[in-house]
Amino acid sequence: MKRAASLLQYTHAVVRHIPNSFCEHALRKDTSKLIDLEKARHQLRVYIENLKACGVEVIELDPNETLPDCTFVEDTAVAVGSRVLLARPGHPSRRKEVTAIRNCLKNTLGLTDLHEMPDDDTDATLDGGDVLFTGREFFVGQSKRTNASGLKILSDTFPEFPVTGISVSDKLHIQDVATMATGDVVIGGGDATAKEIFQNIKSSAHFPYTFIDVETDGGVNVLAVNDHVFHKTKQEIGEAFYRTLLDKVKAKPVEMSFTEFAKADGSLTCCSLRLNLHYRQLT
Ligand code: CIR
Repeated sequence: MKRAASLLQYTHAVVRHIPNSFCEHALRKDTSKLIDLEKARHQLRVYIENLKACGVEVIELDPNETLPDCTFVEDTAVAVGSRVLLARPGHPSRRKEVTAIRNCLKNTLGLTDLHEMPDDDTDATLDGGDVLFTGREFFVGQSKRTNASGLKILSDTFPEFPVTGISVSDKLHIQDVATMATGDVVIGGGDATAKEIFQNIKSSAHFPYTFIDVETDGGVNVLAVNDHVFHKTKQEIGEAFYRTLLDKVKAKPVEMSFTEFAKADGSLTCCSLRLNLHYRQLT
């Protein structure tokens, strides 16, 4: 249990600022709502300050105008402690986002345990948002963005953890349906499809967790950071989810508004790549 919790503790996080092209060109299912760029930038600033307040050192990367979704850094890599697999995002428009992340991890953070998707399997795709890591095992969304070859490469990179593929149907990523709220609490739910996916996660888990089902139209994505849980406002996630979270999750709640990212199908986990550079000492 101690080991699992420590793997969800972070010393560092990489974030990337929002390009002007975000509003017009970010990938999104529903383009009817206008994104307010200034508001999005403010929301990201608050998020960064909250990470820092939880003791995380934040590395802030410049945006790239040719990569409208580049703020969603979670999709570019999977990190466990200081071992990182650089991903190959399923949507071709997002692949070049990985370059700046690789440079940052290598040159700014000096990481050496960096793994790449192999060149000889260029069909393999993996989005970090499809990876739900509990500290003890992985659940990997099998989605339009992440395929079986991507899952296999993840499994080869982190052989000490069980990996289970979960079909996520019409959802973008597995973390739209379930996220860790603390080291042993998985929170999930949403519409009927999301409930079914969450049920599959529950029935294939290799370890005992507390699963919390929530009723919401606003997405279940929360972010566990060093004994805190980041969550969105009551207006965004609905009264029932909000109450459940505050009543049942034993972590310090950190509330923030993330409306502008939701308009581009993003949420709290998406905007940072979290690492623990002391991982080796902790295990
Ligand atoms: C995309 O469709 O790729 C972006 N607009 C949203 C990515 C959200 N990422 C995440 O949940 N990890």
